[in-house]
Amino acid sequence: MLNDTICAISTALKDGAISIVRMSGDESFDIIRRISDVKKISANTIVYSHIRDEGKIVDEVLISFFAAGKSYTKEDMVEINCHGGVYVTRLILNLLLKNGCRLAEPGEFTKRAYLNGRIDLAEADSINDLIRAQSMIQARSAIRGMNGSVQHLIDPLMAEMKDVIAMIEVNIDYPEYEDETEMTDEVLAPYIEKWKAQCEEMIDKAERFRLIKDGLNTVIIGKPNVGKSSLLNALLQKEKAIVTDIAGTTRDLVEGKVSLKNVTLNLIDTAGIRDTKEEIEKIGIEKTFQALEEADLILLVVDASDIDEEDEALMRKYEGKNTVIVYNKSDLVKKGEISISARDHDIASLTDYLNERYKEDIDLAEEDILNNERQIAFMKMCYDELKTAYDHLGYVTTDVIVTDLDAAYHDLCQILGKEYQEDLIDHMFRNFCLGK
Ligand SMILES: Nc1nc2c(ncn2[C@@H]2O[C@H](COP(=O)(O)OP(=O)(O)O)[C@@H](O)[C@H]2O)c(=O)[nH]1
Ligand SMILES: [Mg+2]
Repeated sequence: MLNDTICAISTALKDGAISIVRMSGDESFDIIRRISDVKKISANTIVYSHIRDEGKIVDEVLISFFAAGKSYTKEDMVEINCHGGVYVTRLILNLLLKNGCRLAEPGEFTKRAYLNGRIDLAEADSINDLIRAQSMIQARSAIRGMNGSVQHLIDPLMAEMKDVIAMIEVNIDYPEYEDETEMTDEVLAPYIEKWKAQCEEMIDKAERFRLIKDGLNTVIIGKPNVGKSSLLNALLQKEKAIVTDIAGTTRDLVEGKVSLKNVTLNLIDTAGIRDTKEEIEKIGIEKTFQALEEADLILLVVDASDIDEEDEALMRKYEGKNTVIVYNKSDLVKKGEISISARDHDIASLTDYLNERYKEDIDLAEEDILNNERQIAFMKMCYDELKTAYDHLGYVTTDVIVTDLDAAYHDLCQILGKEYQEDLIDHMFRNFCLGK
C-alpha cells in the first residue's frame, strides 16, 4: 500500500546526541499536530517544539516539515530531531505508531521516492552504495550515481535504439509509405554492431571499476616455504601470519586488506601447494583451490634462490593475465621482473607494478559508469539480445529482428527501473537500511 503514512527511526539505534524519526505520507502533518505543540504548519520550515503523550512532555525536539512534491519521497514528510537516547527515540516512534503510522520497511522511503518518480532505480542503487561506502572512491562513485550518471551513460544508446525500432515499426505497419528509410539488414547491421560494442565497453569498464572500488580478491600461492606468509605480512605491514622455516606452517586461509596507491587488495595467504599426507595441511590445500576459484589476482611466489620443477609446474598451470609471478628472496638471488625480499619488507617492485597496472582504471571513477551488479546484469542481457538480433540478420524478417531489439531495449529500461517488476523492486529495497 503506497498511500499509508510510514515512520521509522532513520539514525543508528544507539545512544547519541540526536536521533531522527521520520514520517512520510498524507497524514504526516495531522499526526504530528496530535503529538506535539505544533498547530500551524508551514512547509519547508523547522520549528522548536515538544512531543507529548497525553499531555505529558516526552522530549524537546526540532521538527522539520517537507511538503509533498519537494520532499525525499515526494510525499508530505516530517522529521523529528529528538534527543538521541535509544529509549526516548523509541518512545517517539511508538507514539507515531499509536497515532496511525505504520512502521516502514527497510528502504521504503527510498522506494517511494522511486515509485513517485523523484529518482530512477540506478540513482536508488547509488543511495544505498553511498550509505555503505567504505572508501573515498566508493563514496565518489555513489555520489555520481545519485546524480544521474547511469542515465547519462545509457541515454544516447536508448535514444538511438528507440529511433531505429520506431523506424522498423513504421516499415512494417505502413509498407506503402515510401518516404521512410527502409530498414534493411544492410542498414541495421552497422547499428546493431555499434550497440553491441557499446554494451561491451560499458560492461568491461564497470567490471574493471568494480575491482578498483571493492578491491581485488588476491590469492597468494606457491610451494611451501617460498615466503607467501612473509609477503602477506610485508603487504599488510604487520606480522599477521605465522612465518617459520617449517614447510606446511600455514594451513588455514589468512586474510587481510591493503590499499595501495591505485588499488585495494583483499589478500588471502594460503597453504603451500604440494603433495602431502598430513590431514590438516591437505584440508588447507583444498581451501587454497577454493580461494583460487574466486581470485581476481594471483600472486604466485617462488624462491628465486631455489626454483625447481614444482615451481615451474605451478607457473605453467596458473599462467595467465591474472597471475603475477613474484620472485622472492632477492637478498639471496635477484631474478625476474618482480623481485622482492618479503622478509626484509622490500616489496616496492611488486607494489609499483600493481599501481602501474591499475593506474588507468582508477580514472574510471571520473566517468559515467554502471555502478553495481544489478545494472551490469541487465546490460549483459541487453548485449545477449543484441547478439541474437545480429545473428538473426540475413535469416529472418525484420519483424523478428524487431522483437530482439525490443527485448534489448527493455533490458536498458530495467537499469533505470522504467518498467519495473514488483518482486525485483521489493528485493532491491529490502537491502536498504531502516528509515532510508
Ligand atoms: N632470505 C630470505 N628468506 C625469506 C624471505 N621471505 C621469507 N623467508 C624465509 O622463508 C621461510 C618461509 O617463509 P614463510 O613466509 O613462512 O613461507 P610460506 O611457507 O611460503 O608462507 C622463513 O624462514 C622466512 O624467514 C626473503 O625475502 N629472504
Ligand atoms: Mg605460510
